[in-house]
This record gives sequence, structure tokens and C-alpha cells, in this order.
Amino acid sequence: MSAGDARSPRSLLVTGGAGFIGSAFIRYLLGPAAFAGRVTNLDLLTYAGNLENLAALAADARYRFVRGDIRDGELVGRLVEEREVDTIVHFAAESHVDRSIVAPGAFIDTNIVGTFQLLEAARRVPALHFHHVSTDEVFGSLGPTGAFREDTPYSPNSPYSASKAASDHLVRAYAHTYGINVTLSNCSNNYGPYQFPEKLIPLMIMNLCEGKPLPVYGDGLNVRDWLYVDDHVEAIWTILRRGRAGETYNIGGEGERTNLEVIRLLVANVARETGKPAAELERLVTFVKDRPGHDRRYAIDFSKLKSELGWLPRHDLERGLADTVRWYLSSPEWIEHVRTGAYRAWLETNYAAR
Ligand code: NAD
Ligand code: TDX
Repeated sequence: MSAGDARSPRSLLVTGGAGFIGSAFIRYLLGPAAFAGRVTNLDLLTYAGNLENLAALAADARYRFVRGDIRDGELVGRLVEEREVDTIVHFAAESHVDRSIVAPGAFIDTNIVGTFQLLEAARRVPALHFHHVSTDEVFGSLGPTGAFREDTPYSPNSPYSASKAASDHLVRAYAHTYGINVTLSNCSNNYGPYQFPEKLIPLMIMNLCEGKPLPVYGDGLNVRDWLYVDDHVEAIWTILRRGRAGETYNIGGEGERTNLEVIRLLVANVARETGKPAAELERLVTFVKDRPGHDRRYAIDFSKLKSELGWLPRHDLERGLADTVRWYLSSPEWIEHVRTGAYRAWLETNYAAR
């Protein structure tokens, strides 16, 4: 397939669609992208899954939610058959690096075995397209210059990134061995509305609002390339429809900043929105012990995606962070449910695990 050819998916199986990026993808698909086909969201609803992220779509006739585990091969196979799935978009994962350091087992199970089960289901359906959502962390850590390209050798450093690297390799191997149609994307750090507050940006926003310490790992000079989540999901939709089969595309935000720079931007935004003095908020910065094996710098060269498919990020970091801070400040109910765990109590009564 050349880059000009368009795929027209009609029945998507989205895994992990109740998480941060998966839910943004489904909101985009059924909103701005005006997708006319069917979307089946398969999500186990771990601590990171939150159906409140998709509340507005619950009654949409194009959308169906299934609570279940990607490691359950029989369930996955049945869904693919019953829903006549022609495309799998695979977001489901254990996604937080700190958790992978404390308890790596779930990362091996979900990220590697789960991906394997999805690929097993995919290889039984001729012409099914499989898009694998991955991360720039598979490439390891950079020095002060340079950027990850698609052909940068893999060098993952955490149990999380190693499990994602393993899943990337499985996807490539299934394409090579069984001829499955695949595309892969490796993206930099995302931020935006509905992100679970274990990740840097929502954690800092919530702590700023509550006057709690802002824990900065090490010297705070680690660099990440930040991408607004809506730009990521637009890139995935572009690759799904027009990306070359078998290819990997890097996705980045042109938003390289040190963690301290990001925190200072958040301080300025929260100060502006709440009227609290910036100097007072800045005093909440607290240097803490470093994350073991902490990658120093990530940067993404996404010229392939830009030149082949014409994708560019729409949000710069300043605007994206301002929008994100405003969203958290105007979503007290979502925050309260996450903080108290109420979103889970509601899930347990409405969706018994299979
Ligand atoms: P998230 O942790 O917010 O959501 C993960 C979702 O997967 C949750 O809804 C969870 O319930 C579900 N899930 C977990 N285990 C499951 C299982 N066994 N079966 C079915 N569902 C299961 O993650 P996210 O930040 O939205 O990341 C989504 C994907 O994007 C991941 O594959 C991640 O590696 C990748 N990615 C994330 C970022 C980022 O900055 N967050 C950047 C690049 C790539
Ligand atoms: O409290 C904190 N203090 C701190 O200094 C937290 C939670 C993080 N940090 C630092 C560690 C990182 O240098 O901030 C940076 C960002 O940390 P995370 O938000 O945990 O993201 P990161 O480890 O970079 O990984 C993220 O980007 C790539 C996602 O969690 C992954 O799912 C994605 O693949």
C-alpha cells in the first residue's frame, strides 16, 4: 500500500479505551472525525480505566463497551468475530514507569502476554489491520543532543519500556511471519484532560491546587518531549488510514522541556487561574530521591510522519498546558471521584468483571 491509499475501517476494536489516550481516541473518532462505523471498547477497568472519561458517549449507537481482559484469548476471538472487526487499535497497557519499578509482573502479563493474545486473534482474520500504540521509551535515554528516529536501536531501561519493546517486537514478528497488516507508532509523553494523576502533569496540577509538595525526582533536569493528547490521537487516526503497512511512525510534540520548566509553567498557569501568588506556589517544589534508572532525555524525530502523511502537532506546550490546567480546575467532580475512588465503586456495581 502506498501512502496515498486510504483504509476505511468499519468496525474497530479499541483496547484500553477507558484510559487516558484510548478515551481521547474514542471521543475524537465519534466526535470530530465523524466516524460512521462501529467502535467496540475492550477494557478491563484497572485502576487506570475510568468510564467517566466516556460518559458523553455511553448512549451513542456506534459505541459499545465490553469489560474484559486482552489476555483472555477466547473473549478477544469472540469479539472480533461477533463484531466483524476489521481493525484493532491497541492501547491497553500498564503504563506507569514508577509502578513498573515497584511491581513489574503486571507489565509483563498485560503488555506482553496481552499483546500476544490480540495478535493470535488477529492472525485468524485475513486482512485485519492491527495498529499498535507504543512509546518512545523503547529507544532508551539520549544525551544532550539528537533525537529518536524509527531506526534507532531499541534500548529500553525500565520494566515498563522493556515490556513495551517486547510487544513491539511481537507485532513486527507477527507481520513478518504471518503476513498480518500492521502499523506501529512510538510516541513521546502525552498530557491533557482525563490523565490519571500519577503522571507528572496532572499530579503537579492537583498538588498545586491543594497546596501539597511538588515531588521533583533528582535534579529536575530530565527532559521529556510533551505532546497534547488530542494531537496524538489525530496522528494515530492518520496512520491507521494512510500509513504504509508494516511501518513504524514516530510521533512527537516539538515540546522538549526539563521537568522543572514544565512545573514552572504549571505554577504560572495555576497562579493566573486561581489568583494564588506564584512565589507561594513555587515554594511547594520539593526535590526528592531520584527514580531508579531514570532516563535523562527523550526527543523525537517525527519527520517521517510529517513528510509521508502531513501530520503536525496543533498545540504548542504553552497553549496545551493552559488548556489542561483550565480543564482540571473546571472538573472538580472527575477529580473528586478519582481521589476518593468513587469512580471504581460505580464501576463495580455497573460492570462485573468477566
Ligand atoms: P492508561 O494507563 O491511562 O490506560 C490504560 C488502559 O488500559 C486503562 O483503561 C486500563 O483499564 C486498560 N487495561 C490495562 N490492562 C488491561 C487488560 N489486561 N485488558 C484490558 N484493558 C486493560 O494509559 P495511557 O496513558 O492512556 O496509554 C495508552 C497507551 O499509550 C499505552 O499502550 C502506553 O504504553 C502508550 N503510550 C502512552 C504515553 C503517555 O504519555 N501516557 C505515551 C506514549 C505511548
Ligand atoms: O512525581 C513525579 N516527579 C517527577 O519528577 C513524577 C510522577 C514524575 N517525575 C518525572 C519523571 C519523568 O522524568 O517527570 C517525568 C515524567 O514522568 P511520568 O509522568 O511518570 O512519565 P514518564 O516516566 O516520562 O513516562 C510517560 O511517557 C511515556 C508515560 O507514563 C508512559 O506511559 C509513556 O510511554
